[in-house]
Amino acid sequence: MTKSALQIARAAYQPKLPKALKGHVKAVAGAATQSVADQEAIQKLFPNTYGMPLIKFEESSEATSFPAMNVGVILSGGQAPGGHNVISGLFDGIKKLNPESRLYGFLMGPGGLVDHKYMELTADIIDEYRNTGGFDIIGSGRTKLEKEDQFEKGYEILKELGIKALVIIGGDDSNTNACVLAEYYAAKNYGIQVIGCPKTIDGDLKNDMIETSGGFDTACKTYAEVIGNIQRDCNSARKYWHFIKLMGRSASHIALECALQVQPNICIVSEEVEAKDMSLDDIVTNIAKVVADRAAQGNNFGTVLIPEGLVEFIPAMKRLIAELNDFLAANAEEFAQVKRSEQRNYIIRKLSPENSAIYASLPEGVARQLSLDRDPHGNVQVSLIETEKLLSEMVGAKLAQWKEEGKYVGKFAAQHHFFGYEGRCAAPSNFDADYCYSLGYTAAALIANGKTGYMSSVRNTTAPAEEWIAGGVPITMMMNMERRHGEMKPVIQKALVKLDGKPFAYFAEHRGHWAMSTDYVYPGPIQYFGPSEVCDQPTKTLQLEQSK
Ligand code: FBP
Repeated sequence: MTKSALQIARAAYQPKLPKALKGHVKAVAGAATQSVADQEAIQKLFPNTYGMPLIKFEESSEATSFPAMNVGVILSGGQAPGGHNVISGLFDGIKKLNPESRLYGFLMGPGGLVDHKYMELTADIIDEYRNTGGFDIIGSGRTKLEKEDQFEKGYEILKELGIKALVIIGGDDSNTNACVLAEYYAAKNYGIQVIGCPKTIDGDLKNDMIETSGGFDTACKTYAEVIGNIQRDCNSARKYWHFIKLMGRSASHIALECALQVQPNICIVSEEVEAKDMSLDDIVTNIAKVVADRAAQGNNFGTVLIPEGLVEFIPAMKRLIAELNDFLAANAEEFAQVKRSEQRNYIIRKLSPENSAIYASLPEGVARQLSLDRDPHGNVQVSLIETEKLLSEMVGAKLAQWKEEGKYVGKFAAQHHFFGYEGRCAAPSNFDADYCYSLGYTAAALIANGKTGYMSSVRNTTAPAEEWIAGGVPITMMMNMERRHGEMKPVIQKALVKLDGKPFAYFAEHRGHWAMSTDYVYPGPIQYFGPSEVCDQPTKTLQLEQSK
């Protein structure tokens, strides 16, 4: 394998660990927990893993000996920088507990467990992947673990390989899988522990105990670098409006973090759109107003950041998508028989009058994308919806109308971008390299302490890594009941952008100025070597959230 000079230098980087994990470790149990909502329903569904205490790891003076253990690991869901470091942290953690311990990776996501596709991850393989981006060490997938026969198939291979614990590295859906599996194996007394680790570039798997998800830092910094470059180009040529859609299937954390880093002219935050009950036309009008105001100052250029999940947050669109989800789940077979050219009319006939009217009013491409296959978790694949083009077309039309009415004088030319895949496999920043490695190391400590149904937690992350606090959080604590595929299911509650939180407040305070003043920031590429203030800064989101 040919390696770049950076890859070679980066392989030697030793990720930092919280002080408590460096020597002998003891687990201290805290208060019992309960789920964030729907306590009765969640407790009933998870009788064996509900209500467990929080765990904190502390330094210990006593050396404890641990028997060798075989551990399995799965990368699940979308790629996120730092996945390989979770695995190397886990590997180093179990080897430190007992050098005879072994790590097995299941291939291509949870499907590898069910289909018995695996490989042993030996030291030489692990060393090839330390501090690298991507999930290619074992691949990833989105198979949903929910059926008993899948759990049993998984158990067969775990038993055969003598695996005592399974670590699932993923976002909210994947960790929901981990929780369901932990409960099942506990109920059956199979003696197999299941531990989750939070990773998703979307940054929406977070709460009081999970401050951020692995990969968010690097992905946002990668997008911010490129947006900064675009802004510099935009400010040089002064002739284009750049409509930039950013990944993040549901929450707008990525768009907001990028906005905090680059100070664009406009950033839409889906959660605000929903809270203010805004329509598509309201959003378009707001953008067009900024375009017109800047044009009045002679500035026919600018940047607009658009979160990928926007359409699902426009209340009228949300109602439409909810009905479509249920309808398509219930009528999948019949819908599959309808000719492609007839599908739009078929849906228009079947929906309720309000939703039917909205669906009929959508541009052909967007309507089609809304009726495409759901992902295995029943979600609309919003990354396929070209919101950046939809908005710029509608802004263009509005400006043309204002021009006729004499309300707008200017030129409007748009460029479109979608940043998602560009950042998902970037080489992890120092923050993600350290954080993800610590999450994996913490998972090893949770396993050694006999825990199951826990998520690895590393807190106090704006302090130096030495002072980070490692521990475990019962996954049931993060769960609530939500409608999926037309049925109520227990799932980890997604963390959306809090409109009363500090990151959004900072943005709201400054956006008026950023809209008009062209006060762009150009963050430049992630730096791996150099002064700490350049290389080790956590995200602005974390800095603001943890500011006093
Ligand atoms: P996870 O939540 O599984 O980490 O995935 C996040 C994500 O990158 C979203 O931002 C995006 O909408 C989605 O995955 C795209 O997934 P895919 O490439 O599988 O279509």
